[in-house]
Amino acid sequence: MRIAVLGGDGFVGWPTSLHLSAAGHEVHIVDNLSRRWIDTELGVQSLTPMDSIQERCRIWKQESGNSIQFHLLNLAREYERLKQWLLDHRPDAVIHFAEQRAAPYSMKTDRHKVYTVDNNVNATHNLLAALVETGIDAHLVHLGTMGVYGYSSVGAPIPEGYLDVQIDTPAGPRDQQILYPTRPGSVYHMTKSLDQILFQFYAQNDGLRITDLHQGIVWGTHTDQTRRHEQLINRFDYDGDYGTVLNRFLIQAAIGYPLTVHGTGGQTRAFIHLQDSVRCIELALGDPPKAGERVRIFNQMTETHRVRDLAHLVARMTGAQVKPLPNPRKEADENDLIVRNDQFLALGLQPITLHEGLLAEVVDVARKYAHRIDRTRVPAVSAWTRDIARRVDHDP
Ligand code: USQ
Repeated sequence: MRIAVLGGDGFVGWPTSLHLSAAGHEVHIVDNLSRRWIDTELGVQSLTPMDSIQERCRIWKQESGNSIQFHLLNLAREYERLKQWLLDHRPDAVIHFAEQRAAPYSMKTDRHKVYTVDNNVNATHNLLAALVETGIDAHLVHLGTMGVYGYSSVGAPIPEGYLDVQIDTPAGPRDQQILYPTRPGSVYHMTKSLDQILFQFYAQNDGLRITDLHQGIVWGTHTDQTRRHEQLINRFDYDGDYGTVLNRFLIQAAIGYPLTVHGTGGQTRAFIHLQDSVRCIELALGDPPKAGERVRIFNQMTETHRVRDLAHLVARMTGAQVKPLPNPRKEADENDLIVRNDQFLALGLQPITLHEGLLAEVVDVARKYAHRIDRTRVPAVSAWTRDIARRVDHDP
């Protein structure tokens, strides 16, 4: 297949591009390099040294013999160029990662909220409108998030996107399937909830073939391909805005920084290893919905864990200390989470679950590059509300 990977320079986009290229697909990365600009804005850098995207593609060609082409394009801003790009390249599939993906970044200031909504919603809508206008019948695979469901404890498993409900009508009860009601916990998660409505409309109105992957928190850093050469290494975020919880605990352990548990650490979240994430994307690509079918939604996660349990696991393994902190986020202190992921299991996914060998591998990566860590950028300082900001400031 000819595959366009929008956002292919990012944390999941890059290893996905390599994985699909290794599997024999013709891969085109389309990216505006905004993630690298945000690093500059925040004054942080990936733990791992990252080469330019052009250099990464050159090394991949040298190592594998396969080409990945890079195209600099801003999906949210350059609608006419996007249309022309689609007409020139006519992809069979488009994978859409091209969105601002950090919840804390999206909550930093009003400017960051506006940027996140503007960028994410425009990027998605431009893509959908351009596919319809150009008549290109590509399977669109979008990287969504488990966070659209919210984390209230309902005591029942979260289904894959749709909920069966019964509505009372004068003619008696009627069964219906509706999109699972969204309850986003940040402006970032809200944009992914809005994406769902855009997808629903374009699938129903124009017959676009769309798969939405509701992904959990990714951990790990390597895949089979990123291991092949030092310069193919993936990015690794550890800072308070972009670092995700388990990866943060692992680098904190590596540099002797007390593990930053927010609040009681009773938050339960869904997790997936990076290697499984790229595998799931490949599985979803191989099983497209038909035109006229509703949006296919997968829960892309393999296990659930409570934040404090992860902290204690990492502490036992490494001798790190655990430090509960005032929570900068507005979220439930404690929640349970049961998630269905039957569809990927049925497609043959054999989940990699959290085990000490893999955790140790990440700690080794962190130790190797520890000299690149700026300890002052470890704390999460983005507060969800003004009241929380005042509280967090007074209770360091
Ligand atoms: N947390 C800590 N200590 C930390 C960092 C986080 O206790 O140092 C807690 C947070 O308060 C939260 C949980 O860990 O309760 C998860 O935080 P996170 O930063 O790992 O994950 P989140 O903000 O939800 O976002 C990440 C990705 C996002 C993806 C999402 C999947 O950045 O792109 O969509 O995970 S999910 O969480 O399933 O919605």
